[in-house]
Amino acid sequence: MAYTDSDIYIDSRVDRYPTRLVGPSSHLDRTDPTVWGRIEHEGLANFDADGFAILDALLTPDEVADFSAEIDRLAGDPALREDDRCIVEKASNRVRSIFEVHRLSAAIADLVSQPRIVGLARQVLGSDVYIHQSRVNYMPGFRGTGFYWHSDFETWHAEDGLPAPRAVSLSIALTDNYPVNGSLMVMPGSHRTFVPCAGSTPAEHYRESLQEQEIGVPTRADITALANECGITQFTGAAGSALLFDSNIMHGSSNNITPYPRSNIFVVFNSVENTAQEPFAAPAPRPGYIGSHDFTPV
Ligand code: 6CS
Ligand code: FE
Repeated sequence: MAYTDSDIYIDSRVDRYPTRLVGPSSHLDRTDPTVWGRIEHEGLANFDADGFAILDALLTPDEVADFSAEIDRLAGDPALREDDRCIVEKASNRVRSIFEVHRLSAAIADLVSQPRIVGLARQVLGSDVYIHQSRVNYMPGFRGTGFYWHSDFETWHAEDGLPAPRAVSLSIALTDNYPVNGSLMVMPGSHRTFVPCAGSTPAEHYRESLQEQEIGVPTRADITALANECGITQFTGAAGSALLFDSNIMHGSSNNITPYPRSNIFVVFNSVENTAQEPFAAPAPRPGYIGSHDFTPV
């Protein structure tokens, strides 16, 4: 159902999360559950209410060392540097993210398919899951740039065609996360509110948005209202700890001017009952290395 600017495009699907609208719109209550399965892991006890959970020591120190070496290898691979999956910083040209790392690295593929990892997503989503996106994020010291406030689901719905927020992200820290080095901030409970965003999605929007997102971000008034309602907390923890979070939670990060770099392995699990359709608000689906077109369960 791809369209060009000259086509008249009629989408007959029911869209419970309309976004990329002509103008401002009021916040919507989420009509879908957050937890679709049965939570057994005690670390996930507050996931439903908070929309996130911090898991200490998900990786052992030895695993942290091995995966740190693995992501250094990926960032230093000259062939990958020329690959579309490698996103560089706008200003410095340093590697910012590498996508589809579960296909680029056998070690990462093995890690994310282990029951202790994928089992977290299965408990929350109540079904088999597949990998919608995976990436490594590198935030260097001194001039690492953050991500402005956003809901991931807003983009995955608009641009990748995920019908419902039935996906979770797991960010596994490979460096220590301090309050000062650009660690992720989240608004607890904000996953229950969908914030429609204004502005239509240009073709190939991902070429800009992965460096700096400007469309599909909430207004300052939206952010202020949500922050006043939910508050803001930060994911801090030692290397090897992890943050599991709902696809619709409002989150963002500041720049990192400290000497302490920050990097993580990031994997998005989506329910096999929520597979990507045509985008809800974009001219064409994004490439499979950003939003998977392969729904094979993990
Ligand atoms: O594009 C994505 O899939 C993710 N990256 C950004 C910068 N925003 C939306 C989502 O978190
Ligand atoms: Fe995000």
